[in-house]
Amino acid sequence: MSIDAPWWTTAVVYQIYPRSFADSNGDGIGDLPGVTARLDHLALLGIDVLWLSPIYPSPQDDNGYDISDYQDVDPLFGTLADLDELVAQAHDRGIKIVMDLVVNHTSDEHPWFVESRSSVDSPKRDWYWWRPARPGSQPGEAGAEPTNWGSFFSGPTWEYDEASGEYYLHLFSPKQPDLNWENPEVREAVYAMMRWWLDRGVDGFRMDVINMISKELPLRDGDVPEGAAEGDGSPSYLCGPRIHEFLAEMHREVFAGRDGAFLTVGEMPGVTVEDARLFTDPDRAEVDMVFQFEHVSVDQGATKWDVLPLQLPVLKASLGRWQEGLADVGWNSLYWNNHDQPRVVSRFGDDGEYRLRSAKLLGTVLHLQRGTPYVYQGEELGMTNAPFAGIDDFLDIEAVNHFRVATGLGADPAEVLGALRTMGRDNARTPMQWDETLHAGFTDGEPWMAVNPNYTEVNAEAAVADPDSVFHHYRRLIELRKTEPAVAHGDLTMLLADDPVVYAFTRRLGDTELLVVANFSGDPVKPEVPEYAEWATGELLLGNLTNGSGPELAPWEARVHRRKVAALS
Ligand code: TEU
Ligand code: CA
Repeated sequence: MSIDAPWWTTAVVYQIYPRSFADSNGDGIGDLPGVTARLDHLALLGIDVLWLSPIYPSPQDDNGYDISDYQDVDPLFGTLADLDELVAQAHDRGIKIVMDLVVNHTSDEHPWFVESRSSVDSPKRDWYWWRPARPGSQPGEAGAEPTNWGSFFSGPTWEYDEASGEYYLHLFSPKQPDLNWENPEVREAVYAMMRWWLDRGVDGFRMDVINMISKELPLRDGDVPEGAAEGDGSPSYLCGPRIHEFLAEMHREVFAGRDGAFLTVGEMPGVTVEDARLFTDPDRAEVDMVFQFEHVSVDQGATKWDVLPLQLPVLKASLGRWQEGLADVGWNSLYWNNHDQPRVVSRFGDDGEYRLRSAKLLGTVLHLQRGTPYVYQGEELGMTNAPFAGIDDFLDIEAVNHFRVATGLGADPAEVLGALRTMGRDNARTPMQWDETLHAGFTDGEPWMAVNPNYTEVNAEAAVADPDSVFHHYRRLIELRKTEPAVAHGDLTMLLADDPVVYAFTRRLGDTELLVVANFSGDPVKPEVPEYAEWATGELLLGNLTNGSGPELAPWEARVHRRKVAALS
Protein backbone atom coordinates (compact mmCIF):
# COMPACT_ATOMS: atom_id res chain seq x y z
CA MET A 1 0.00 0.00 0.00
CA SER A 2 1.46 3.36 -0.88
CA ILE A 3 0.57 6.12 1.52
CA ASP A 4 1.30 9.73 0.80
CA ALA A 5 2.34 11.07 4.19
CA PRO A 6 5.31 13.06 5.54
CA TRP A 7 8.36 11.00 6.50
CA TRP A 8 7.98 11.77 10.20
CA THR A 9 4.63 9.97 10.40
CA THR A 10 6.54 6.69 10.49
CA ALA A 11 9.51 8.03 12.48
CA VAL A 12 10.45 7.62 16.14
CA VAL A 13 12.51 10.28 17.90
CA TYR A 14 14.98 9.65 20.73
CA GLN A 15 15.81 12.50 23.10
CA ILE A 16 19.29 12.87 24.56
CA TYR A 17 20.05 15.08 27.52
CA PRO A 18 23.78 15.31 26.74
CA ARG A 19 24.94 16.16 30.25
CA SER A 20 23.53 12.85 31.53
CA PHE A 21 24.04 10.52 28.57
CA ALA A 22 27.70 9.48 28.27
CA ASP A 23 30.93 11.09 29.46
CA SER A 24 33.95 10.54 27.20
CA ASN A 25 36.67 12.39 29.12
CA GLY A 26 36.13 11.57 32.79
CA ASP A 27 35.04 15.03 33.95
CA GLY A 28 31.74 13.56 35.12
CA ILE A 29 29.62 15.39 32.56
CA GLY A 30 28.21 13.77 29.46
CA ASP A 31 29.43 15.21 26.15
CA LEU A 32 29.17 14.97 22.35
CA PRO A 33 31.95 12.41 21.80
CA GLY A 34 30.12 10.36 24.44
CA VAL A 35 26.95 10.49 22.35
CA THR A 36 28.81 9.57 19.17
CA ALA A 37 30.37 6.58 20.88
CA ARG A 38 26.90 5.31 21.81
CA LEU A 39 25.18 5.72 18.43
CA ASP A 40 25.07 1.98 17.89
CA HIS A 41 22.75 1.63 20.90
CA LEU A 42 20.33 3.98 19.15
CA ALA A 43 20.74 2.29 15.77
CA LEU A 44 19.94 -1.07 17.38
CA LEU A 45 16.83 0.39 18.97
CA GLY A 46 15.80 1.51 15.49
CA ILE A 47 15.07 5.18 16.05
CA ASP A 48 15.07 7.63 13.15
CA VAL A 49 15.80 10.98 14.77
CA LEU A 50 17.89 12.15 17.66
CA TRP A 51 16.85 15.32 19.50
CA LEU A 52 19.76 16.84 21.40
CA SER A 53 18.96 19.01 24.41
CA PRO A 54 21.08 22.22 24.33
CA ILE A 55 24.84 21.89 23.84
CA TYR A 56 25.55 25.59 23.19
CA PRO A 57 27.82 27.79 25.32
CA SER A 58 25.91 28.53 28.49
CA PRO A 59 26.46 29.54 32.11
CA GLN A 60 24.37 26.38 32.84
CA ASP A 61 21.96 28.13 35.18
CA ASP A 62 19.22 25.91 33.70
CA ASN A 63 21.52 23.20 32.31
CA GLY A 64 21.95 24.85 28.94
CA TYR A 65 18.43 26.25 28.44
CA ASP A 66 20.18 29.58 29.09
CA ILE A 67 22.24 30.11 25.94
CA SER A 68 25.04 32.67 25.66
CA ASP A 69 26.07 31.84 22.07
CA TYR A 70 23.72 30.18 19.58
CA GLN A 71 26.44 29.28 17.09
CA ASP A 72 28.97 27.30 19.04
CA VAL A 73 29.32 24.33 21.42
CA ASP A 74 30.03 24.67 25.13
CA PRO A 75 33.52 23.32 25.96
CA LEU A 76 31.72 21.22 28.58
CA PHE A 77 30.21 19.22 25.72
CA GLY A 78 33.01 19.45 23.17
CA THR A 79 33.56 21.48 20.01
CA LEU A 80 31.75 22.30 16.78
CA ALA A 81 33.98 19.68 15.16
CA ASP A 82 32.62 17.11 17.65
CA LEU A 83 29.10 18.13 16.68
CA ASP A 84 29.88 17.83 12.95
CA GLU A 85 31.31 14.39 13.64
CA LEU A 86 28.17 13.36 15.53
CA VAL A 87 25.95 14.59 12.69
CA ALA A 88 28.05 12.74 10.11
CA GLN A 89 28.11 9.49 12.09
CA ALA A 90 24.39 9.71 12.82
CA HIS A 91 23.63 10.33 9.14
CA ASP A 92 25.76 7.30 8.25
CA ARG A 93 23.34 5.25 10.32
CA GLY A 94 20.28 6.89 8.80
CA ILE A 95 19.63 8.94 11.95
CA LYS A 96 18.68 12.61 11.69
CA ILE A 97 19.69 15.24 14.25
CA VAL A 98 17.28 17.78 15.67
CA MET A 99 18.67 20.65 17.72
CA ASP A 100 17.02 22.34 20.68
CA LEU A 101 16.05 25.88 19.72
CA VAL A 102 15.72 28.07 22.82
CA VAL A 103 14.66 31.48 21.53
CA ASN A 104 11.97 32.65 23.92
CA HIS A 105 14.91 33.79 26.03
CA THR A 106 18.70 33.92 25.99
CA SER A 107 21.18 33.82 28.84
CA ASP A 108 21.76 37.15 30.58
CA GLU A 109 25.38 36.55 29.51
CA HIS A 110 24.50 36.48 25.80
CA PRO A 111 26.18 39.47 24.06
CA TRP A 112 22.72 40.63 22.91
CA PHE A 113 21.56 41.01 26.49
CA VAL A 114 24.86 42.41 27.73
CA GLU A 115 24.50 45.10 25.05
CA SER A 116 20.80 45.61 25.80
CA ARG A 117 21.47 46.10 29.48
CA SER A 118 24.40 48.47 28.93
CA SER A 119 22.23 51.57 28.42
CA VAL A 120 18.63 52.67 27.90
CA ASP A 121 19.86 54.07 24.57
CA SER A 122 21.48 50.84 23.42
CA PRO A 123 20.41 49.83 19.90
CA LYS A 124 19.60 46.43 21.43
CA ARG A 125 17.62 47.85 24.36
CA ASP A 126 14.38 46.89 22.63
CA TRP A 127 15.56 43.30 21.93
CA TYR A 128 14.35 42.41 25.45
CA TRP A 129 11.41 43.46 27.62
CA TRP A 130 12.48 46.49 29.66
CA ARG A 131 9.88 48.29 31.74
CA PRO A 132 9.85 51.00 34.43
CA ALA A 133 8.57 50.28 37.93
CA ARG A 134 4.82 50.19 38.54
CA PRO A 135 3.54 53.80 38.58
CA GLY A 136 3.55 55.27 42.07
CA SER A 137 6.04 52.76 43.50
CA GLN A 138 9.68 52.94 44.44
CA PRO A 139 11.84 51.11 41.85
CA GLY A 140 13.43 48.04 43.37
CA GLU A 141 11.05 47.68 46.32
CA ALA A 142 8.82 44.61 46.70
CA GLY A 143 5.64 45.03 44.67
CA ALA A 144 7.13 47.62 42.32
CA GLU A 145 7.49 45.06 39.52
CA PRO A 146 5.81 46.19 36.27
CA THR A 147 3.33 43.26 36.48
CA ASN A 148 2.48 40.83 39.27
CA TRP A 149 3.48 37.67 37.38
CA GLY A 150 5.14 34.71 39.09
CA SER A 151 7.97 32.95 37.22
CA PHE A 152 8.23 29.22 36.45
CA PHE A 153 11.22 28.99 38.76
CA SER A 154 9.61 30.83 41.76
CA GLY A 155 9.68 34.55 42.50
CA PRO A 156 8.61 37.40 40.22
CA THR A 157 9.19 37.40 36.45
CA TRP A 158 10.90 40.81 36.69
CA GLU A 159 14.48 41.54 37.69
CA TYR A 160 15.42 45.04 38.76
CA ASP A 161 18.47 46.54 37.03
CA GLU A 162 19.79 49.19 39.37
CA ALA A 163 22.09 50.80 36.81
CA SER A 164 19.22 51.81 34.52
CA GLY A 165 16.45 51.87 37.11
CA GLU A 166 14.33 49.53 34.96
CA TYR A 167 13.18 45.93 35.11
CA TYR A 168 13.60 43.15 32.55
CA LEU A 169 11.20 40.27 31.98
CA HIS A 170 12.19 36.63 32.59
CA LEU A 171 9.45 33.99 32.55
CA PHE A 172 12.06 31.51 33.82
CA SER A 173 15.23 32.31 35.82
CA PRO A 174 16.62 35.87 36.13
CA LYS A 175 19.49 34.49 34.05
CA GLN A 176 17.01 33.80 31.20
CA PRO A 177 15.75 37.20 29.98
CA ASP A 178 12.88 37.00 27.45
CA LEU A 179 13.59 38.17 23.91
CA ASN A 180 11.24 40.75 22.46
CA TRP A 181 9.81 39.09 19.35
CA GLU A 182 7.88 42.26 18.49
CA ASN A 183 11.20 43.62 17.26
CA PRO A 184 11.82 42.43 13.66
CA GLU A 185 15.60 42.53 14.19
CA VAL A 186 15.25 39.84 16.85
CA ARG A 187 13.27 37.63 14.53
CA GLU A 188 15.72 38.10 11.67
CA ALA A 189 18.67 37.25 13.94
CA VAL A 190 16.96 34.05 15.08
CA TYR A 191 16.07 32.97 11.53
CA ALA A 192 19.63 33.63 10.33
CA MET A 193 20.93 31.46 13.15
CA MET A 194 18.50 28.67 12.27
CA ARG A 195 19.57 28.78 8.61
CA TRP A 196 23.20 28.55 9.72
CA TRP A 197 22.46 25.30 11.58
CA LEU A 198 20.54 23.81 8.66
CA ASP A 199 23.41 24.75 6.32
CA ARG A 200 25.67 22.89 8.73
CA GLY A 201 23.64 19.73 8.19
CA VAL A 202 21.19 19.42 11.07
CA ASP A 203 17.69 18.23 10.29
CA GLY A 204 15.37 20.40 12.31
CA PHE A 205 14.48 21.91 15.65
CA ARG A 206 12.64 21.18 18.86
CA MET A 207 11.46 24.65 19.83
CA ASP A 208 11.56 25.41 23.54
CA VAL A 209 8.41 27.10 24.96
CA ILE A 210 7.79 28.46 21.48
CA ASN A 211 4.18 29.39 22.26
CA MET A 212 5.47 32.00 24.74
CA ILE A 213 7.24 34.23 22.20
CA SER A 214 4.23 36.45 21.45
CA LYS A 215 3.15 38.56 24.42
CA GLU A 216 -0.14 40.42 24.56
CA LEU A 217 0.31 44.18 24.80
CA PRO A 218 0.16 46.04 27.02
CA LEU A 219 1.63 43.63 29.58
CA ARG A 220 -0.87 43.56 32.45
CA ASP A 221 -1.38 42.00 35.87
CA GLY A 222 -2.74 38.46 36.02
CA ASP A 223 -5.32 37.04 38.40
CA VAL A 224 -3.85 35.88 41.70
CA PRO A 225 -4.90 32.27 42.34
CA GLU A 226 -6.17 31.50 45.85
CA GLY A 227 -3.30 31.03 48.25
CA ALA A 228 -0.70 32.23 45.71
CA ALA A 229 1.71 35.12 46.25
CA GLU A 230 1.93 36.10 42.59
CA GLY A 231 -0.35 36.60 39.63
CA ASP A 232 -0.78 34.21 36.71
CA GLY A 233 0.64 35.95 33.66
CA SER A 234 -0.03 33.06 31.29
CA PRO A 235 -3.06 34.68 29.55
CA SER A 236 -0.61 37.40 28.44
CA TYR A 237 2.09 35.09 27.09
CA LEU A 238 0.65 31.66 26.13
CA CYS A 239 -0.25 31.55 22.42
CA GLY A 240 -0.26 35.35 22.25
CA PRO A 241 -1.84 37.39 19.44
CA ARG A 242 1.07 37.08 16.95
CA ILE A 243 2.16 33.50 17.62
CA HIS A 244 0.78 32.05 14.37
CA GLU A 245 2.18 34.96 12.38
CA PHE A 246 5.65 34.47 13.91
CA LEU A 247 5.73 30.72 13.31
CA ALA A 248 4.51 31.10 9.73
CA GLU A 249 7.16 33.75 9.16
CA MET A 250 9.83 31.49 10.69
CA HIS A 251 8.80 28.67 8.40
CA ARG A 252 8.91 30.95 5.37
CA GLU A 253 12.27 32.47 6.27
CA VAL A 254 14.00 29.26 7.34
CA PHE A 255 12.46 26.20 5.70
CA ALA A 256 10.45 27.21 2.64
CA GLY A 257 12.16 26.21 -0.61
CA ARG A 258 14.97 24.36 1.18
CA ASP A 259 15.73 20.85 -0.06
CA GLY A 260 15.68 18.09 2.51
CA ALA A 261 13.53 16.29 5.04
CA PHE A 262 13.16 18.37 8.20
CA LEU A 263 11.33 18.07 11.48
CA THR A 264 9.93 20.89 13.60
CA VAL A 265 8.25 20.33 16.92
CA GLY A 266 7.08 23.19 19.11
CA GLU A 267 7.05 22.75 22.87
CA MET A 268 3.82 24.44 23.95
CA PRO A 269 2.75 24.39 27.60
CA GLY A 270 -0.97 25.16 27.92
CA VAL A 271 -1.70 24.62 24.21
CA THR A 272 -5.26 23.44 23.48
CA VAL A 273 -6.33 20.92 20.84
CA GLU A 274 -7.99 23.74 18.92
CA ASP A 275 -4.72 25.76 18.85
CA ALA A 276 -2.76 22.64 17.93
CA ARG A 277 -4.95 22.03 14.88
CA LEU A 278 -3.88 25.43 13.61
CA PHE A 279 -0.20 25.06 14.53
CA THR A 280 0.08 21.67 12.81
CA ASP A 281 -2.19 22.13 9.80
CA PRO A 282 0.20 21.48 6.88
CA ASP A 283 -1.58 24.08 4.77
CA ARG A 284 -0.67 26.80 7.26
CA ALA A 285 3.05 25.78 7.30
CA GLU A 286 3.89 26.61 10.94
CA VAL A 287 5.30 23.51 12.69
CA ASP A 288 5.01 19.77 12.02
CA MET A 289 3.81 18.88 15.50
CA VAL A 290 3.61 20.25 19.04
CA PHE A 291 4.34 18.94 22.52
CA GLN A 292 1.17 19.44 24.54
CA PHE A 293 1.09 19.06 28.33
CA GLU A 294 -2.42 17.95 29.18
CA HIS A 295 -1.71 14.25 29.70
CA VAL A 296 1.30 14.98 31.92
CA SER A 297 -0.85 17.25 34.10
CA VAL A 298 -3.62 14.77 34.94
CA ASP A 299 -1.91 13.87 38.22
CA GLN A 300 -1.35 17.50 39.22
CA GLY A 301 -3.64 20.00 40.92
CA ALA A 302 -3.35 23.80 40.93
CA THR A 303 0.44 23.58 40.61
CA LYS A 304 2.73 20.76 39.54
CA TRP A 305 3.69 20.26 43.20
CA ASP A 306 0.11 19.45 44.11
CA VAL A 307 0.40 15.73 43.37
CA LEU A 308 -2.81 13.76 42.73
CA PRO A 309 -3.28 10.03 42.22
CA LEU A 310 -3.66 8.96 38.60
CA GLN A 311 -7.25 8.44 37.46
CA LEU A 312 -6.96 6.30 34.36
CA PRO A 313 -10.25 7.52 32.80
CA VAL A 314 -8.95 11.10 32.98
CA LEU A 315 -5.71 10.15 31.23
CA LYS A 316 -7.62 8.22 28.56
CA ALA A 317 -10.09 11.05 28.02
CA SER A 318 -7.25 13.51 27.55
CA LEU A 319 -5.16 11.47 25.12
CA GLY A 320 -8.33 10.33 23.36
CA ARG A 321 -9.43 13.92 22.82
CA TRP A 322 -6.05 14.79 21.28
CA GLN A 323 -6.27 11.75 19.01
CA GLU A 324 -9.71 12.79 17.86
CA GLY A 325 -8.89 16.47 17.60
CA LEU A 326 -5.91 15.93 15.33
CA ALA A 327 -7.38 13.04 13.32
CA ASP A 328 -8.34 14.93 10.18
CA VAL A 329 -5.98 17.92 10.41
CA GLY A 330 -2.50 18.13 11.94
CA TRP A 331 -0.47 15.55 13.78
CA ASN A 332 0.26 14.45 17.36
CA SER A 333 3.55 14.00 19.12
CA LEU A 334 3.44 11.14 21.62
CA TYR A 335 5.50 11.19 24.78
CA TRP A 336 5.54 10.07 28.40
CA ASN A 337 8.98 11.33 29.29
CA ASN A 338 11.46 14.08 28.67
CA HIS A 339 14.10 15.89 30.72
CA ASP A 340 11.37 17.80 32.62
CA GLN A 341 9.14 14.90 33.62
CA PRO A 342 9.46 12.21 36.27
CA ARG A 343 10.07 8.69 34.95
CA VAL A 344 6.85 7.21 33.58
CA VAL A 345 7.29 3.72 35.02
CA SER A 346 7.36 5.29 38.49
CA ARG A 347 4.59 7.74 37.63
CA PHE A 348 1.91 5.74 35.81
CA GLY A 349 3.31 2.20 36.13
CA ASP A 350 4.69 0.04 38.96
CA ASP A 351 8.43 0.49 39.44
CA GLY A 352 8.56 -2.36 42.00
CA GLU A 353 7.34 -5.89 41.34
CA TYR A 354 6.04 -5.11 37.83
CA ARG A 355 8.69 -2.69 36.62
CA LEU A 356 9.52 -4.56 33.43
CA ARG A 357 5.97 -5.44 32.55
CA SER A 358 4.49 -2.03 33.28
CA ALA A 359 7.29 -0.23 31.42
CA LYS A 360 6.49 -2.36 28.37
CA LEU A 361 2.78 -1.71 28.81
CA LEU A 362 3.31 2.04 28.88
CA GLY A 363 5.48 1.88 25.77
CA THR A 364 2.84 -0.21 24.00
CA VAL A 365 -0.05 2.12 24.83
CA LEU A 366 1.92 5.15 23.63
CA HIS A 367 3.54 3.73 20.49
CA LEU A 368 0.33 2.19 19.19
CA GLN A 369 -1.36 5.60 19.04
CA ARG A 370 -1.42 7.87 16.02
CA GLY A 371 1.42 10.39 16.10
CA THR A 372 5.20 10.52 16.30
CA PRO A 373 6.55 8.78 19.43
CA TYR A 374 9.42 10.26 21.43
CA VAL A 375 11.61 8.04 23.61
CA TYR A 376 13.60 9.76 26.35
CA GLN A 377 17.02 8.31 27.22
CA GLY A 378 16.66 5.41 29.65
CA GLU A 379 12.92 5.00 29.03
CA GLU A 380 13.86 2.07 26.78
CA LEU A 381 15.44 0.44 29.85
CA GLY A 382 12.53 1.14 32.18
CA MET A 383 14.65 3.58 34.22
CA THR A 384 12.88 4.76 37.37
CA ASN A 385 12.69 7.83 39.58
CA ALA A 386 15.66 8.23 41.92
CA PRO A 387 15.73 7.77 45.70
CA PHE A 388 16.63 11.37 46.63
CA ALA A 389 17.39 11.41 50.36
CA GLY A 390 17.22 15.13 51.09
CA ILE A 391 17.13 18.56 49.50
CA ASP A 392 20.89 18.49 48.88
CA ASP A 393 20.36 15.70 46.34
CA PHE A 394 18.25 17.98 44.15
CA LEU A 395 20.27 20.05 41.67
CA ASP A 396 17.63 21.46 39.34
CA ILE A 397 17.04 25.21 39.67
CA GLU A 398 13.27 24.65 39.68
CA ALA A 399 13.49 22.22 42.62
CA VAL A 400 16.05 24.18 44.62
CA ASN A 401 14.13 27.47 44.28
CA HIS A 402 10.77 25.87 44.99
CA PHE A 403 12.04 24.27 48.19
CA ARG A 404 13.54 27.55 49.41
CA VAL A 405 10.51 29.67 48.61
CA ALA A 406 7.84 27.19 49.73
CA THR A 407 9.49 26.37 53.04
CA GLY A 408 10.22 30.08 53.53
CA LEU A 409 6.47 30.69 53.28
CA GLY A 410 5.88 28.05 55.97
CA ALA A 411 5.32 24.83 54.00
CA ASP A 412 6.30 21.58 55.72
CA PRO A 413 9.76 20.63 54.36
CA ALA A 414 8.88 16.93 54.39
CA GLU A 415 5.83 17.60 52.24
CA VAL A 416 7.75 19.77 49.80
CA LEU A 417 10.40 17.05 49.50
CA GLY A 418 7.70 14.47 48.89
CA ALA A 419 6.38 16.46 45.93
CA LEU A 420 9.91 16.99 44.58
CA ARG A 421 10.57 13.25 44.73
CA THR A 422 7.41 12.54 42.77
CA MET A 423 7.35 15.39 40.23
CA GLY A 424 10.89 16.84 40.27
CA ARG A 425 12.80 17.15 37.01
CA ASP A 426 15.93 15.70 38.61
CA ASN A 427 14.32 12.26 38.27
CA ALA A 428 14.88 12.47 34.53
CA ARG A 429 18.43 13.71 34.82
CA THR A 430 20.28 10.98 36.70
CA PRO A 431 22.98 9.50 34.46
CA MET A 432 22.09 6.98 31.79
CA GLN A 433 22.67 3.45 33.05
CA TRP A 434 24.92 1.66 30.58
CA ASP A 435 26.28 -1.31 32.52
CA GLU A 436 26.89 -2.71 35.99
CA THR A 437 30.33 -1.18 36.50
CA LEU A 438 30.95 1.77 38.84
CA HIS A 439 28.73 4.79 38.00
CA ALA A 440 26.85 2.57 35.55
CA GLY A 441 29.52 3.05 32.87
CA PHE A 442 28.42 6.67 32.48
CA THR A 443 31.79 8.12 33.48
CA ASP A 444 35.27 7.16 34.67
CA GLY A 445 35.23 10.17 36.96
CA GLU A 446 32.77 11.49 39.52
CA PRO A 447 29.33 11.94 37.93
CA TRP A 448 27.86 15.47 38.16
CA MET A 449 24.76 13.84 39.57
CA ALA A 450 24.53 10.56 41.46
CA VAL A 451 23.64 7.46 39.47
CA ASN A 452 20.44 5.69 40.51
CA PRO A 453 21.63 2.77 42.70
CA ASN A 454 19.38 0.36 40.79
CA TYR A 455 21.87 0.48 37.86
CA THR A 456 23.24 -2.95 38.77
CA GLU A 457 19.88 -4.36 37.67
CA VAL A 458 18.63 -1.66 35.29
CA ASN A 459 21.23 -1.08 32.58
CA ALA A 460 21.62 -1.14 28.81
CA GLU A 461 24.12 -3.97 28.64
CA ALA A 462 21.83 -6.34 30.55
CA ALA A 463 18.77 -5.17 28.60
CA VAL A 464 20.35 -5.68 25.19
CA ALA A 465 21.46 -9.18 26.22
CA ASP A 466 17.96 -10.18 27.35
CA PRO A 467 15.40 -10.78 24.57
CA ASP A 468 12.58 -10.19 27.08
CA SER A 469 13.83 -6.77 28.17
CA VAL A 470 12.07 -3.42 27.94
CA PHE A 471 14.71 -2.49 25.36
CA HIS A 472 13.73 -5.26 22.96
CA HIS A 473 10.06 -4.53 23.52
CA TYR A 474 10.65 -0.90 22.49
CA ARG A 475 12.70 -2.14 19.53
CA ARG A 476 9.73 -4.25 18.43
CA LEU A 477 7.32 -1.34 18.90
CA ILE A 478 9.51 0.88 16.74
CA GLU A 479 9.77 -1.82 14.10
CA LEU A 480 6.00 -2.33 14.10
CA ARG A 481 5.47 1.32 13.17
CA LYS A 482 7.46 0.64 10.00
CA THR A 483 6.01 -2.76 9.10
CA GLU A 484 2.30 -2.44 9.96
CA PRO A 485 0.85 0.64 8.21
CA ALA A 486 -2.18 0.72 10.53
CA VAL A 487 0.15 1.77 13.38
CA ALA A 488 1.30 4.94 11.70
CA HIS A 489 -1.70 5.73 9.55
CA GLY A 490 -4.79 3.97 10.88
CA ASP A 491 -7.62 5.86 12.52
CA LEU A 492 -8.12 5.42 16.27
CA THR A 493 -11.24 4.65 18.29
CA MET A 494 -11.13 4.75 22.08
CA LEU A 495 -13.01 2.01 23.97
CA LEU A 496 -14.09 1.57 27.60
CA ALA A 497 -13.82 5.27 28.44
CA ASP A 498 -14.96 4.79 32.04
CA ASP A 499 -13.06 1.60 32.83
CA PRO A 500 -10.80 2.40 35.80
CA VAL A 501 -8.01 -0.06 34.90
CA VAL A 502 -8.25 -1.07 31.23
CA TYR A 503 -6.84 1.16 28.48
CA ALA A 504 -8.31 -0.05 25.20
CA PHE A 505 -8.54 1.26 21.66
CA THR A 506 -8.68 0.09 18.08
CA ARG A 507 -6.75 1.24 15.02
CA ARG A 508 -8.07 0.70 11.54
CA LEU A 509 -6.62 1.07 8.08
CA GLY A 510 -8.17 -0.55 5.00
CA ASP A 511 -8.93 -4.15 5.86
CA THR A 512 -6.67 -4.23 8.93
CA GLU A 513 -7.91 -3.66 12.44
CA LEU A 514 -5.71 -3.61 15.54
CA LEU A 515 -6.93 -3.85 19.13
CA VAL A 516 -4.77 -2.61 22.00
CA VAL A 517 -5.79 -3.70 25.51
CA ALA A 518 -3.75 -2.89 28.60
CA ASN A 519 -4.32 -3.59 32.26
CA PHE A 520 -3.13 -0.65 34.39
CA SER A 521 -3.31 -2.61 37.64
CA GLY A 522 -1.65 -5.29 39.72
CA ASP A 523 -4.73 -7.54 39.57
CA PRO A 524 -5.96 -9.72 36.72
CA VAL A 525 -8.89 -8.31 34.75
CA LYS A 526 -11.27 -9.39 32.00
CA PRO A 527 -11.49 -6.53 29.51
CA GLU A 528 -15.12 -5.73 28.65
CA VAL A 529 -14.21 -5.13 25.01
CA PRO A 530 -16.95 -6.27 22.57
CA GLU A 531 -16.08 -9.64 21.03
CA TYR A 532 -12.96 -9.90 23.14
CA ALA A 533 -13.19 -13.69 23.31
CA GLU A 534 -12.79 -13.75 19.52
CA TRP A 535 -9.98 -11.21 19.50
CA ALA A 536 -8.20 -13.23 22.19
CA THR A 537 -8.18 -16.38 20.09
CA GLY A 538 -7.00 -14.48 17.00
CA GLU A 539 -3.60 -13.05 16.15
CA LEU A 540 -1.48 -11.60 18.95
CA LEU A 541 0.76 -9.14 17.13
CA LEU A 542 2.69 -8.07 20.19
CA GLY A 543 2.40 -8.44 23.94
CA ASN A 544 4.40 -8.01 27.10
CA LEU A 545 3.99 -11.61 28.27
CA THR A 546 5.47 -14.48 26.31
CA ASN A 547 2.34 -16.60 26.61
CA GLY A 548 -0.43 -14.01 26.90
CA SER A 549 -3.73 -15.60 25.86
CA GLY A 550 -7.29 -16.17 26.99
CA PRO A 551 -10.02 -13.72 27.96
CA GLU A 552 -8.21 -12.41 31.05
CA LEU A 553 -5.28 -9.98 31.26
CA ALA A 554 -2.61 -10.67 33.88
CA PRO A 555 -1.40 -7.79 36.13
CA TRP A 556 0.03 -4.99 33.89
CA GLU A 557 -0.44 -7.11 30.80
CA ALA A 558 -0.74 -5.38 27.42
CA ARG A 559 -1.70 -7.00 24.14
CA VAL A 560 -1.92 -5.87 20.55
CA HIS A 561 -4.24 -8.03 18.43
CA ARG A 562 -4.69 -7.88 14.68
CA ARG A 563 -7.52 -9.06 12.46
CA LYS A 564 -8.76 -8.65 8.92
CA VAL A 565 -12.07 -6.89 8.43
CA ALA A 566 -14.15 -5.78 5.47
CA ALA A 567 -12.35 -2.76 4.00
CA LEU A 568 -14.13 0.54 4.45
CA SER A 569 -15.03 1.99 1.10
O1 TEU B 1 10.30 23.79 29.64
C1 TEU B 1 9.13 24.51 29.67
C2 TEU B 1 8.12 24.32 30.73
O2 TEU B 1 7.18 25.08 30.73
C3 TEU B 1 8.10 23.34 31.81
O3 TEU B 1 7.75 22.09 31.46
C4 TEU B 1 9.28 23.48 32.73
O4 TEU B 1 10.14 22.42 32.52
C5 TEU B 1 8.93 23.47 34.17
O5 TEU B 1 8.87 22.16 34.59
C6 TEU B 1 7.71 24.17 34.57
O6 TEU B 1 7.32 23.71 35.84
C7 TEU B 1 11.32 24.16 28.76
C8 TEU B 1 12.48 23.21 28.90
O7 TEU B 1 12.07 21.95 28.49
C9 TEU B 1 12.97 23.27 30.32
O8 TEU B 1 13.97 22.33 30.57
C10 TEU B 1 13.48 24.66 30.57
O9 TEU B 1 13.83 24.80 31.92
C11 TEU B 1 12.44 25.72 30.22
O10 TEU B 1 11.77 25.48 29.00
C12 TEU B 1 13.12 27.06 30.07
O11 TEU B 1 13.93 27.07 28.94
CA1 CA C 1 32.72 15.04 29.72
